[in-house]
Amino acid sequence: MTYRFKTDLTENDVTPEAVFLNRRQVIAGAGAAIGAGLAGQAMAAGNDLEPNAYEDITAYNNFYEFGWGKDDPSRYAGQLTTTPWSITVDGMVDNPGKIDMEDILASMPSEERIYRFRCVEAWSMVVPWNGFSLSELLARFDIQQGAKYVAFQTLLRPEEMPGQTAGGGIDWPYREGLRLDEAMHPLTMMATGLYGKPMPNQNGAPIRLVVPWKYGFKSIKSIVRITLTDTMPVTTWNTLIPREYGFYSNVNPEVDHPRWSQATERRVGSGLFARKVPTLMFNGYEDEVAGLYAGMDLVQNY
Ligand SMILES: Nc1nc2c(c(=O)[nH]1)N[C@H]1C(S)=C(S)[C@@H](COP(=O)(O)O)O[C@H]1N2
Ligand SMILES: [Mo]
Repeated sequence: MTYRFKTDLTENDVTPEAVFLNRRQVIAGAGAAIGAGLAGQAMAAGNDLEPNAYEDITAYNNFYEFGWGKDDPSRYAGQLTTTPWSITVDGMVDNPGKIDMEDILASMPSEERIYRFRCVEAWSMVVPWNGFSLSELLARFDIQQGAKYVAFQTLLRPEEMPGQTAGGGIDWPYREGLRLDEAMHPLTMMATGLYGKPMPNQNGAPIRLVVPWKYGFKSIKSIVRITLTDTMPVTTWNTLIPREYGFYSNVNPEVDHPRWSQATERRVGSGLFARKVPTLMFNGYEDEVAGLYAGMDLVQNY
């Protein structure tokens, strides 16, 4: 295996999430790395839904199981074995069990959904995902009355995921969670592909979550377990730095990250097309999801 773990990150590799993991005190440098790409570029008026190129979506990734650099997942995730694959669904369901990936692909609808995708690090893309609503999968397991949350886990396989051996402060496997009503919302999807092709390994093959109104780290990749529970699940980034990465982490241009502004984002694109656009409340899905948070303090519950 030719994997090499970066010990000396260049400015291009350093991301705000990785900076923390690497225990580096280069916060100002990370801000500069984001800012540098924006210099001299005019703020685009709109926040359109023109999909990013396949090459952008599959070459600029966060998947810390394969390293901290944006190009590490596309280099190293190819070694992940994704067949056979199954998801265990357990906890507060009447009908717990394991569902094979072939069964999922054969029995669930395959819809194309073009969603904005906004990382907490203030970059974004537009991705044409393929998949189906998580609610349709969960319905097969008969959710019990008292369930309030859904917990997700990524595969734990250090032999193929070298970042899990390196540690980096994360208590593997990667974990995420949603409130049950967020999980059942029709926008919340399980994605099995993009651009009509099977999910590339670096994007979370063979199946991942996509929650388009939340920061990207909530959209957990390569899922092997889904657990219905009545207590708020422990999640990876919230555990690491609770004051920077909330459990809810809804995209909100008015609530800055403690170390940088969330008012704008850099739309990832090759060269000339990289541009800065305003960040939209709930990432542009306010009409659909604001009702989920009626009466909640969105700052305190960031
Ligand atoms: N298992 C796992 N899921 C993960 C991550 C990760 O490191 N491991 N990174 C998250 C973060 S921080 C982001 S921004 C998105 C990136 O998804 P993409 O590479 O498809 O754009 O995946 C999220 N899901
Ligand atoms: Mo992210």
